[in-house]
Amino acid sequence: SAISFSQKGYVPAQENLENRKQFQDNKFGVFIHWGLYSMMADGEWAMNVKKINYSEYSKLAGGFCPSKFNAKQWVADIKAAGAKYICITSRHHDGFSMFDTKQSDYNIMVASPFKRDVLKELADECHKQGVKLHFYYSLLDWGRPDYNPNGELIVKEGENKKARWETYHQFMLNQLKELLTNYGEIGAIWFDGAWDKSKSFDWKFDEIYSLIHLLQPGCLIINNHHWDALQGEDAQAFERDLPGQNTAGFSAGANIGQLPLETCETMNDSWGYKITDKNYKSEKSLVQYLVKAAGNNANLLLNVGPRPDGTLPDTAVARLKAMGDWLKSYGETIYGTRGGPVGQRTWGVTTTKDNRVFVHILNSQDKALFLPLPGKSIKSARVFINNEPVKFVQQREGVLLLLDKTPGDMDYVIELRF
Ligand code: H79
Repeated sequence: SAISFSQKGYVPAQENLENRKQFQDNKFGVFIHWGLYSMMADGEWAMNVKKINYSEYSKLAGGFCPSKFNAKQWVADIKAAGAKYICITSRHHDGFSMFDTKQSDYNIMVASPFKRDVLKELADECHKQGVKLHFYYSLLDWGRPDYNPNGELIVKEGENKKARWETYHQFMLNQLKELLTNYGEIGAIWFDGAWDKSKSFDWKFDEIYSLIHLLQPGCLIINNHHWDALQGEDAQAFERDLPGQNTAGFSAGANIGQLPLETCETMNDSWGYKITDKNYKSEKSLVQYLVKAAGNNANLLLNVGPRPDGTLPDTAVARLKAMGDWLKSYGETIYGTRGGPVGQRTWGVTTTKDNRVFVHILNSQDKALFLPLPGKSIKSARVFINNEPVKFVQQREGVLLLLDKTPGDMDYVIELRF
């Protein structure tokens, strides 16, 4: 049925505003890309890259039996990483639904021998263990003819001249209704794939967003479309770049807006499980990326790609554990903070909480460090981890820190009080 209200002049509900704040306070989430593509062990784009037609690819479903899947273990490992939320692929571009949907038989309950709703198991476990759950939802679909009614199907199989966009749009609305009705409280819906069509294409986001906010007013809408935020969205996504940077080539059309920010990044080079990809980022580089995200006022959504048997790769688990260990000591300087007051520098970043500023020195050869903080006078400066006082010289334009050693740590944190 038609949605009766509009997102124009969208005023977020009180619980939405509270969730935005909590989302920002949480700072760190784990992204999970898991689907039929995991079985091919060559990344989530395998169907497209290898030009496998839909009817061939869909046969994978018949072999999908991740017998070692254990939601409790996943959530425990992710909690141990210090992550506060999980964002999992409910349906990626290949179109296979990893949940119990009545909108298509191409789903884990009907088309696979596994016949377990992994999203439900994960949702129950998240709610039990106090971890927020976000659903990734692909707007782009490589299989459905009604996604691309004018021909130009990426996978030509199944082209249907009668297919109409409206049926695809309704299919999405129906699936989103299921996701927001059958899985308890959902922290966010995370859209992806809008970039597949030109910016002038009418996705009718107004109706999609209205439905979400009607069903769960607190649910954040995040859309990884790589443009400026649209009406009705509650946070802004950046892919493989900190807000304001564009090294990956996705963010050319996106200015930093007023909403909470989140950057997503892979732990190795792949989102979906890729067996040959051993190029895992080091513990240091992952921790530093989290710190830089926080310093840029953004969350980090860090990806792991589970194996087809349902387990997380050993290296991924080890990295998560290492990040959790670091956060046990330094979480105070990350969770609940906001970026700044000093913007990103070559040496590192700053984060703020109440009357404290945390100076995160990630890369410096110098014992002296000048912080431009005009008009601010500081009361004390200490090494965060051991409370040892740090000498400082208050100047009109800022403060000069005089360290007793050259910082060589993963993150040498100085705590300033005002
Ligand atoms: O879900 C993940 C990706 O599948 C999806 N978004 C994240 C979160 C995505 N982001 N960007 N893109 C997809 C565009 C795709 C780019 C590439 Fe490729 C896919 C580069 C390598 C694989 C397509 C295939 C372009 C080159 C080869």
